[in-house]
Amino acid sequence: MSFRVGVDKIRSVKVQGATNVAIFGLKLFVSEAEKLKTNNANIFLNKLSKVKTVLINARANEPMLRNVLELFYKSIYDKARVKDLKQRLVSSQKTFLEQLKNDFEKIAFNGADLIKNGDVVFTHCHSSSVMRVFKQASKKTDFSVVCTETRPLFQGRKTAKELVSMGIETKMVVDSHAFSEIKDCNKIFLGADVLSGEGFVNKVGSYNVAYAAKVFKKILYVCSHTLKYSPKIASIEQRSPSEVWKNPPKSLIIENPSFEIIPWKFVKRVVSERSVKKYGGLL
Ligand code: RUB
Repeated sequence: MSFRVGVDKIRSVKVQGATNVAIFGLKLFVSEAEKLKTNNANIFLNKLSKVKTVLINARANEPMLRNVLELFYKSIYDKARVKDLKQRLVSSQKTFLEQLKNDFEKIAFNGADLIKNGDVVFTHCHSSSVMRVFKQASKKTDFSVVCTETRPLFQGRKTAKELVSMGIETKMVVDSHAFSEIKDCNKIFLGADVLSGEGFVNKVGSYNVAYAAKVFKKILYVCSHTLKYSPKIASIEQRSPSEVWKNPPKSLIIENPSFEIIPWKFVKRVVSERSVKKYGGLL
């Protein structure tokens, strides 16, 4: 796959969810580094810095991708031979992906402990972290899930398909029904794109879900790797109106934000690879 095609897959949400974007972006970064044709370390690092910027900008609300790429870039920022820098990147990638796999197992175990027999659990969009929790929980617990369809890109269908294939009883509702549906659920699990002092960022519609949790006194958990931490939240990604309506009347204004910032006061605990804690005690 060419670099351009890969970046386009991230931009167009063909690669979906913060964790998948970070892993896919890292692989693209390392493979692009391997292809760079220069023996001069300065030129190599300069070119690689541009590659990093293009990838980070492909989806501005994904600090996990940004944090991972910055980490990798810093780790090779020295005057070694280009050949050695490339080798270092490849071997660090292998170690990092193994570590990430272990971390997500921890998230799955930490989250699964919170789901009890008979629970009706609500989720929104598609979060690989939340899906891992559900998969792990389904091994020992009998619970059901309600998910939204998640307009306009219908990531909820991916969630529903995976849940059904795991043998978990699943119901899907249209997004506008989320509020009343939450009244009849007892726990809510959401993923996150950003963890920040201001709150967490997740798919548009998550604020409604969090607010309903508060109104109906239901428990909201956020499942996330701590690599999604960002001291500041970049402005929220605005996507094309055509995702909402292909041929709208010309003068119609359509707003299509991808995400929302949800204050921590709505969240009971953050389920991370480190712990199950309130955001304040997480980092
Ligand atoms: C996906 C989304 C997910 C988070 C967390 O949005 O909001 O809840 O990215 O996902 P999009 P994960 O479909 O626009 O990428 O737990 O897999 O990191």
